[in-house]
Amino acid sequence: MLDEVVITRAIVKRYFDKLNDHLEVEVAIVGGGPAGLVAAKKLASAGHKVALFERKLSVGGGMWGGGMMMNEIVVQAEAKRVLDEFGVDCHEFQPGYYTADSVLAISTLCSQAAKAGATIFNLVSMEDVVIRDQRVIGLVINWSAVEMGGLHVDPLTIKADWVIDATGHDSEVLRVIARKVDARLLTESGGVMGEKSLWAEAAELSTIDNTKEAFPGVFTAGMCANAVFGSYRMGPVFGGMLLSGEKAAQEVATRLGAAQ
Ligand code: 48F
Repeated sequence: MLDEVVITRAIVKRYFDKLNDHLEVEVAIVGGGPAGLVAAKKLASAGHKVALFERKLSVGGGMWGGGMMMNEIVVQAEAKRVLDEFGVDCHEFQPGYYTADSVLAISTLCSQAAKAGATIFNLVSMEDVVIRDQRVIGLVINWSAVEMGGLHVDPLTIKADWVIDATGHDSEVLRVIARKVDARLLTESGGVMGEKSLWAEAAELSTIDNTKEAFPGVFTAGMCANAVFGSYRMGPVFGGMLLSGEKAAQEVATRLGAAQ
């Protein structure tokens, strides 16, 4: 006989245990698109404590819709090994171009990140950062429903040794820092430089270069890297997102290692 209260208690207890266990983490990732999920999987696999916060009900960001709602993605040769490593089937279209079903790709990235030990909090939005001596040391979070409802409800905070801004075109973590913290970002202008129009080749290359610390304590990953450092958008070629997530993870892991 199923008891409804036991069902409710199980959810409440398990969720709050999980949240309580992630109030202090080594890495907080904001955004569960392809870049954030690859970074989460890599860092968790390396044994780091990782929480990923995603505003929406579903993780996946811009990958579900492929290009213009045609649910296929393209990756270039350099990034195929990341799909292979995650176990996503992909198919050569012509030399140097591979395609994968976008639903298979994003569901696999999500599954692999969670199985590696990254804890994913969907329906939670980052609305601000916690700052000490001009370094980010945590995130200010709230239920996305509060944000969407425009309700006046104070948020909660979590602490993180490192934050990865994987919020895509909007680069929300770094935008909030640029707006509210009295310090320059590590960009040429000192602010969020903004993305340029579409140039796939240049954008994919610069995404990797722009995956770096953009403010003390905060790394860029994915499209956010180009939006913050002022490079091109790339459209539905996703290799740069995967490689950027991988690079962000490697860089943050190196910093964590150096601090021990
Ligand atoms: O946009 P998104 O997929 O970022 P990405 O991993 O990949 C970019 C590509 O999808 C595509 C592209 C290249 O092919 O140009 O756009 O860089 O995923 C970003 C995720 O961040 C979430 C958002 O809902 C999305 O799922 N997000 C954005 N702001 C917040 C957030 C926030 N403040 N708090 C929590 N999640």
